[in-house]
Amino acid sequence: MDYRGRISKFQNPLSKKLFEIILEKETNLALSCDETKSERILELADTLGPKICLLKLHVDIIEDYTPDFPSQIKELSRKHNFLIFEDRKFADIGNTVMLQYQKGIYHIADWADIVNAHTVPGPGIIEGLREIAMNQSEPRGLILLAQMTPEGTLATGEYTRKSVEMARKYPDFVTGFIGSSKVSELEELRAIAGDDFVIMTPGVKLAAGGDAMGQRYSTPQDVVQAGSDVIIVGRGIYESDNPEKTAEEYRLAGYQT
Ligand code: S5P
Repeated sequence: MDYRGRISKFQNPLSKKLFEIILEKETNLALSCDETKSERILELADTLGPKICLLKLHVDIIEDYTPDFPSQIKELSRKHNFLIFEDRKFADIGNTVMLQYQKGIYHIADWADIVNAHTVPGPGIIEGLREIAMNQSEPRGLILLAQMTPEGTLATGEYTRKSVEMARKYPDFVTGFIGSSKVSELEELRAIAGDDFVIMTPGVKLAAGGDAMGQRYSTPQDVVQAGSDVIIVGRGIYESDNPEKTAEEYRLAGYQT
């Protein structure tokens, strides 16, 4: 937390921009909009736009994707002032991720303010993505998966520590990390990362618990108290009867902690 105090320390333009939005809109809520029809995604982005700092997408699950989709989302991000995070979870060698980031049918680098990557391949993955990012007209940020939320994840302990070490070499590009929704692990990550990085936490629901496939949920209050800067909420919002009302509950729970 302490968004205001930390802004001036960031070398990463995307971290600054994100914290400015959080302060201005008084929300640290990111919507994980894992819907599969573009109309529904655009509708949720428009309705919930005023309540979020970030919209997280999985563009490859959209069944009726057309090349117009990114510009429609971009327009909404300008209208409501939120950032776009493509949850691509890159995980390959530098040369391949460069192609995946820039080419194919999605051209992710053209429109996503933030993408994420696993650290399992080593620093080459950051270097590959960074090379593409630095040639964009707008600043781009990278979130590393230093931890993960599901039960049994291997991204713990030494893996987490080494991921943070890797990130420190690229302060102009690495915005921060995905942190675990397990409070003790998240506290560990915050202690290692210090104040220099943004920590975003998925696996957040108003009622803690899990799903049938190992996802672990903690409450907005618990993850923010453990050091998370951004709460990422998916099913908790878009599967609710009234996503607008529910998003407001998450916004208040996340920001007022
Ligand atoms: O460790 C992780 C990392 C991510 S980015 N655990 C996660 O759950 N995620 C993503 O967050 C996941 O891919 C999904 O898009 C979202 C969580 O969705 P929910 O419906 O469980 O809130």
